[in-house]
Amino acid sequence: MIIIGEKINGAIPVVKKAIEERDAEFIRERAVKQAEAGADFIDVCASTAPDKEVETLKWLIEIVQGAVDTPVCIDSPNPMFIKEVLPIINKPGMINSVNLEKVEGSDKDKCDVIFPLMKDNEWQVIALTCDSVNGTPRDVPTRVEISKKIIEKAAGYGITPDRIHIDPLVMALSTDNNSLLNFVKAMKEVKAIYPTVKFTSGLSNISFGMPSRKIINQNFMTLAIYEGMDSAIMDPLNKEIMGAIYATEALLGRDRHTRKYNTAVRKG
Ligand code: THG
Repeated sequence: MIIIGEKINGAIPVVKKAIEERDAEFIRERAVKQAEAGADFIDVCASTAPDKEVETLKWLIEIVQGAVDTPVCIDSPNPMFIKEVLPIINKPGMINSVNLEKVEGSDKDKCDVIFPLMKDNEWQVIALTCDSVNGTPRDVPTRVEISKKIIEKAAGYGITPDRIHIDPLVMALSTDNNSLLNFVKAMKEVKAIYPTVKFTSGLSNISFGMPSRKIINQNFMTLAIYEGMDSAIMDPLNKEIMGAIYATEALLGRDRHTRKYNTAVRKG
């Protein structure tokens, strides 16, 4: 499992405060703790007003890069902002995200802006199954169709499917009873065509509006990993969910002599 640590996000109130106060030490500590807990990427999301977003992202990224070797995952809805911050980043990471929606005031979509920047390097990308016609579809055929279009578009830039993490944006279970099942069906159909493409998800969307959300999040995760999910945007400091990942990987025969599981338990 590829773990994308979610804890540097201006939508989290304590992080918002640290951003406003330019508390570098607070951000630094969140980067170090997530890296130590096993994050493979550190998501960095400003969630500020657009006129401050580039400056905030650059500030956050400089701190993360100075604190850990773990690559960053740049999280912004605006591909022009991602393009602007990319030159300050010292190693290939992840771009979060592209989709087939048109960029405001242009006939280009987000992929048209981002994919040229991913030629001849090792950047990876999260691709949401959204477009200007369907919005965020919940049905399997539309999700599969959008995934295919994005993967084919990427191929035009020499970007191989293994560098793409498809994120179908799982619906809340309370509004869509088949939320997990539709995620899994779309994933299986796309992987049948492109076996090396990756699938990802945030873990907390599924339980929106439900009590004891963590139980739902954790069981969603276990089932999704079993069915082939490759990465997740999640809290690596949550020991229960990390324990569930180690246990699941061991149970699926991906942890020789259960060494990683044993080490993780010993470290606590
Ligand atoms: N898909 C993609 N990107 C995304 C999301 C997605 N980016 C934003 C969001 N969803 C994922 N990020 C967060 C960040 C923080 C929290 C939830 C989602 C959050 N964290 C609690 C905290 O840090 O205090 C702890 C949660 C816990 O303990 O499990 O609420 O879906 N592509």
